[in-house]
Amino acid sequence: MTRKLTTAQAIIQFLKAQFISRDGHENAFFGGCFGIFGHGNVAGIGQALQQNPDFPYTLCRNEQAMVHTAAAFAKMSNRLRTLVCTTSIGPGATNMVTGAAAATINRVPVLLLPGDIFARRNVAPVLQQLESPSTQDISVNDCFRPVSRYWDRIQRPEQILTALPEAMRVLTSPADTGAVTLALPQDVQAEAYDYPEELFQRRTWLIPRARPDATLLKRAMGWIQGARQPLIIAGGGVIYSEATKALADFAARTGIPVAETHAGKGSLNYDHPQSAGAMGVTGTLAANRLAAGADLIIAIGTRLSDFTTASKTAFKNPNVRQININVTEFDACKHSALPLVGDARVTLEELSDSLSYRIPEPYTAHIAQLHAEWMAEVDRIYNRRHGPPLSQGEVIGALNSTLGARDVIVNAAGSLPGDLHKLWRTRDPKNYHMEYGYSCMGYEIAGGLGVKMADPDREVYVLVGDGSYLMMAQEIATALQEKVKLNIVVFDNQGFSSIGGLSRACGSGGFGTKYNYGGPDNPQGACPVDFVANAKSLGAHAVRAQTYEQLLQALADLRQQPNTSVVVVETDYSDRVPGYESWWDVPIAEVSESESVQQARSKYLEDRKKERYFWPSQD
Ligand SMILES: Cc1ncc(C[n+]2csc(CCOP(=O)(O)OP(=O)(O)O)c2C)c(N)n1
Ligand SMILES: [Mg+2]
Repeated sequence: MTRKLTTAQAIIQFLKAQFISRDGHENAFFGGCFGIFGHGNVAGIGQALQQNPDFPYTLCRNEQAMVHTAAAFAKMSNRLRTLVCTTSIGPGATNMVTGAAAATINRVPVLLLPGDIFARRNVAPVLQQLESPSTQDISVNDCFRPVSRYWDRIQRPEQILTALPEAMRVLTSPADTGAVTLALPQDVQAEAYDYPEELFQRRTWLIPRARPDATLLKRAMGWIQGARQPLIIAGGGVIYSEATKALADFAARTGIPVAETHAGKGSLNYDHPQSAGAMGVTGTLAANRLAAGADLIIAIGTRLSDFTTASKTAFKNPNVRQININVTEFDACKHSALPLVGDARVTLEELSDSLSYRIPEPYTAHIAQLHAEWMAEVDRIYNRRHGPPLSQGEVIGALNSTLGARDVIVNAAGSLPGDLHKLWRTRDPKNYHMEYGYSCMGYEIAGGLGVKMADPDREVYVLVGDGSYLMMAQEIATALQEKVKLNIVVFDNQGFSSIGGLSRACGSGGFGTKYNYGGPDNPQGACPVDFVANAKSLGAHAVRAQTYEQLLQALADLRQQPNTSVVVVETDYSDRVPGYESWWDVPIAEVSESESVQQARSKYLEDRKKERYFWPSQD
């Protein structure tokens, strides 16, 4: 039995039939397709989507943004669903490269279908084709290779018979997932083939919960039994695996404190007695003090990026060892850890079942004190009445006290990730949606759209800096078109507060980081943007808030609005939440005539000495 379809029609037919199942819950893997048509996909994938109205198609405004939307949709769905992205050839396709990198780095699935140049070749060079004098086997889509976990170019219709199952294997693999790119030459998209019916049969991909090796698990238990000051670092894997309850129980029973990465924030509610809060460069005093003294780190579902390890300076105890629980062997073996390659939830359950361990009493008291001190520090920052312009910390406080426990905040870049990581009080595992693997300016609004589409019952608050808003705000129009309500809070501090601060710390005085007339360092004054007018011009409801009272009023108003709405809050460029005993490796110029750069360089060389290359080995 065969069915004669074009390659594009067969792809859509196949995608509709893909389901996943975990813990007995089953759902369609793809929630539909986002896209922008051009000559490279309009007559192929475009035509196929038109004849499949049960596979919803959404026209968006920018191809990079739609990959962020798909990634946010997947992240919000704990990687159990995603969206497909279709583009034309050339610039439409390469606009997705940044989004692909963000998805792959954050380990979330997205399926990208960029159009590609003719496989037939005889009409080359076609509009937007990159020519090479050395080969005809290349196009701009080769740029997707390093940022994709699976990459393929479909040169003949029957190649999808083997390419599509591979794409699904990677997308649904907890260890291998990321961006999958199938480059589709525009002539092949429209070519027909007699496809076997089996290709279109419903297929359910079981998402496994892998168990760690028994010998290593036993050894890990021995290490925990012997630990006097253990610390858990919870990463995104805890949330994706839905291991938050298992972790809360494990922490309560053993007394082991838990520090969280950006992707892992929300693993514990902020008021859990074992919660030490954010870990690393943007971490809390509690977490960073505990990390410094810890004799055992239990990392769970984390990539251990430089922000988590404070550029390898966070763990100061010379005898510190590490157990690393991760579905990905590559991550589990980092820092010469004892690797427990397995799913976070079942591994925690197995540890809980056979372990009777409680941290020593003095450590319990130490944790309680650090926890209480951190609560007080957050209260202090929330309750400063600094402005106007308001401090970013008090705006975060106003948001935290007015939002509901299930509401979601979305953010990615600037000074907000650091402040939110430290200060946001999470009360639900999906409360805090931060893209900090790629920290890509422009993710915020596009991502918010994906979050809200994944879970329409929750209110979604997009928090976005003025710089990031200017980079990519156009998806407000897509949100309005789709009647997907977003609450957007623009933090207007007239420039790059984060990178300005970093530049000052590097001795460069904030060079090139403010929006001023005549250039960033021109004293003619600020070059303001009317963000309220800008948001209104796209069709959103928008208001400005300068005082704390106006902010509270605006937030109450935002919630009542039926459609996507924006509050522009003016914040103080120079007022910053401090760091808490942590460090980040940003190399400073080795030679310079500037005294401030020279000073920063000497301090840098001192600080770098604290970086650790080696940890005690696992045996
Ligand atoms: C696409 C992209 N380009 C550049 C950067 C580097 N970068 C990080 S934060 C930042 C400034 C962000 O400005 P804004 O959104 O106004 O936030 P603020 O720093 O003022 O809090 C820049 C340029 C980035 N993260 N992403
Ligand atoms: Mg700014």
